[in-house]
Amino acid sequence: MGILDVEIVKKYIRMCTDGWDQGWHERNGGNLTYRMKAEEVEECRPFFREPGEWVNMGVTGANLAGEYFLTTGSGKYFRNVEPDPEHSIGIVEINDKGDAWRIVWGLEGGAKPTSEFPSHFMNHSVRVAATNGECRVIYHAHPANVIALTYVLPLTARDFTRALWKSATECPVVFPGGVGVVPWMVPGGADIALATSELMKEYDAAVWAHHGLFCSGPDFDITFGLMHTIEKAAQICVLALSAGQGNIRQTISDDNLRAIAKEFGVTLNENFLD
Ligand code: 2HA
Ligand code: ZN
Repeated sequence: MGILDVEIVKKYIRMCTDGWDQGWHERNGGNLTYRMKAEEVEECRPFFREPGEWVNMGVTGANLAGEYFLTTGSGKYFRNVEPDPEHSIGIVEINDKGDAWRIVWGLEGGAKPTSEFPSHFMNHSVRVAATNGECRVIYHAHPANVIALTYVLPLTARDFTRALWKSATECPVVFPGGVGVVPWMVPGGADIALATSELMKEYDAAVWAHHGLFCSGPDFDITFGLMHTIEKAAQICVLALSAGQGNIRQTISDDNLRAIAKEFGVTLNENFLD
C-alpha cells in the first residue's frame, strides 16, 4: 500500500487523464486542485515527507487556513500525471494565516504547485464560502471551442450564458446560475486571481477570454461534468454558427428555458433571460 493506492489520489489522477483524453491540456496547459477532507489527509499522512519551506502566495484566504490541497505542478503535463505522479502532482499544506503553502508530498525534483495556484486558492476561498463548505474542486482547462467563442461573442456573462444555454437543452439544468467572463488578463498572478474569484462569488464557472475555462464543484464527477457540458455546448454553438455562416434559423427560446427550469426544479439567473 502506497499513497497511489489511496482512493482520492486515484480519483484525482483519473480526472487528469480524462482531461488529457479530451484534448484540453496541450503541453503544460491547465491545472487541477482538490481540497482534501480531514480523513483523506490522514490516509495520506503516513506517506508525507519532511515539509518544505513556507512559500507566500500573494493572496490570502483566511477560511482555508490549515487545509491540504492536491495540486498539479507548475510546468507539468497532464499527459504525464498517470505515468509519473510523483513529479507531476503533489500535496500542499496551507499555513495558519491562509497566505502560504508548503509541499508535504510529491512535486519531486524541485517542482512547485501550478502557476495558477493563486487563482485556484482564491476560487476555493470564495466557493467554500458560497457553498457552505461543499466546494472542493477547482479545474482549469483549455477547451478549444469555449476559447473560440471568446473571439466572436461579446465578453459578457449574459452573452456567454445565453449562447451556451441555447446550444444544448441540458445546459440550463447543469449551470442554472450561468457563467462569468474574465476579460483578457496576464495569467498566473494575483490580479487575475482576484478578478476570477470576484466572479466565482456568483458563478461556479468562469471563462478566461482567449485562454480557457475555470470550473468548480463538490467532487470530480460534477466538476469534470461541468467543464464537459460547457465545452460541448460551445462546440455546438461553433458548429451551428459555422454551418449557418452566422445565421441561426431557430433556437431554444426564453420561454423554453423557463419551461425547462420549471420541469427540472432549477432557478435560472433571471438577469440572463429576456
Ligand atoms: O498551467 O494553463 O494558465 C498552464 C496554464 C496557465
Ligand atoms: Zn491556462
